[in-house]
Amino acid sequence: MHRALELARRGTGSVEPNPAVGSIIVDHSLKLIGEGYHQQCGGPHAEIHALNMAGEQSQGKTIYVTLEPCCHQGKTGPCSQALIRAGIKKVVIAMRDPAPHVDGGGIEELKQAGIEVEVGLLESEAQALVRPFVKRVTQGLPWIHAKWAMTLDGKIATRTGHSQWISNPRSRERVHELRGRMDAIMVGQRTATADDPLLTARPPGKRIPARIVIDSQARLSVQSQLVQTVAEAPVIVVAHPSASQKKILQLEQAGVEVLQFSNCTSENESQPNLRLCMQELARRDMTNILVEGGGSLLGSCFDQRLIDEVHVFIAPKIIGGAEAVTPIAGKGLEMIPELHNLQDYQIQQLDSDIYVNGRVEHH
Ligand code: AOF
Ligand code: ZN
Repeated sequence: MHRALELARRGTGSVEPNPAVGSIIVDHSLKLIGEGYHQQCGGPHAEIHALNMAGEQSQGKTIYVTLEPCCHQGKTGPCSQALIRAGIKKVVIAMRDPAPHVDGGGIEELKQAGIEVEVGLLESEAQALVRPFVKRVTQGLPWIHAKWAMTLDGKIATRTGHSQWISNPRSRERVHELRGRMDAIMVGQRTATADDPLLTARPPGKRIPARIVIDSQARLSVQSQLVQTVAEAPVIVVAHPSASQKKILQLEQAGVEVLQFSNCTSENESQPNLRLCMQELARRDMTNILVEGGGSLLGSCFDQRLIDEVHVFIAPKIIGGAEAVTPIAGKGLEMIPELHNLQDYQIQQLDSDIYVNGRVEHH
C-alpha cells in the first residue's frame, strides 16, 4: 500500500477534480506484477493501468488500491467490473470512496462477485492524499488554502501599503509551485488595486488557475494586468448585486466573467456571500482555491470558517506600526479556547524565511 500511495501522489495536480489514486498487483510471493496510478482526469483509473501491465497474470492475484474501486460509468468504465473480469482474487483498499456515485457500491459489487475485500490499510495516509476531493464531493465546497507572507512582527505591508517584497525569492518560488496546482487564485479588490498582480504560476505548473477578485463594487480596472492578460488565464470578478451595471459590462466586454452574490448577514451586507461563491466554484469542479489576501478577505474567510489549510512565510524582518496591515483582519475571535489550531503541520526553513504549512482545525 505504501507503494500504491507513492504512485498515487504523482497524479496530484493533474487528476483534479478526480482524486489521486495508486494501485499495485502482486502474486502469491508478493512479487509485483502490475502497477499504475490515475494520471489525469478523463484518463484510465489506477486499477486499469495496473491490470493492463499485469495482463493475463492478474487471474487469481491480489490488488492493492488507495481508494475504493469505482462502480459507475463516468468518463471511463467501472473498475469494479474490470477487476471481476480479470479474475482478481483479493482487493485491499485503503479507504472507501465517499463520492455519492460510489460510496461503498464498489466494495459491494466486488463482494457479490465472491472477491475477498479488505478495507482500511494505511487509511489515514490515503485520506490525507484526497482531502480536497473528499471535501468537494461531500460538502460541495472546494479545499481552501490561505497564503500570506509576513514579517516577524506579523505585518503584511507597511502603514502606507508598501509590501514588495517581504518574503525571499525562495519563498516566492514556493508560492508559484503552489499556484501551479490550484484551480483558482483569489484576492480582494484592495490587493488587486494596490499590487496590480498577475496571479499566474511562473513557471507554469500542471494546471492554469483562474484568477478571482472579490470586488463588491466591480472596481477592478480594465487596464489592470489581470484584465489585460485574460487570454492567458480566466479572470472572474465576484461582485455584489449593488455594483454598477456599467462597470460590470465594461469588465465583461474585456473578457472577464462577473458573478454576483448578495448577502443576508448584517456584518457583510454589502459584500458578496463568500460561502455561496465557494459553492459555485465547487459546482464548476474547482477542487483547490488559494486565497492570497489581503487582510480583509482572509479575515472574512477565517471568520466564516472557510479556510482548510495555511501556507505562511515568515521573514526575519520588522516593520512596526499599529496601522501597518495585519494578515488576517475581519472580526477575529474573542476567547483563546475558540482559536484555530494547526494540525499535521510542517515547518521548513527556506533560506532566511520560515515556511509553516498546516491544516486548520475548526471548532
Ligand atoms: C477508481 N480509480 O483511479 C480513480 C477513481 O469520470 P471518471 O471515470 O474519471 O470517474 C471519476 C470518479 O471515479 C471520481 O469522482 C471518483 O469517485 C472515482 N475515482 N476511482 O476506481 C481511480 N481516480
Ligand atoms: Zn475506477
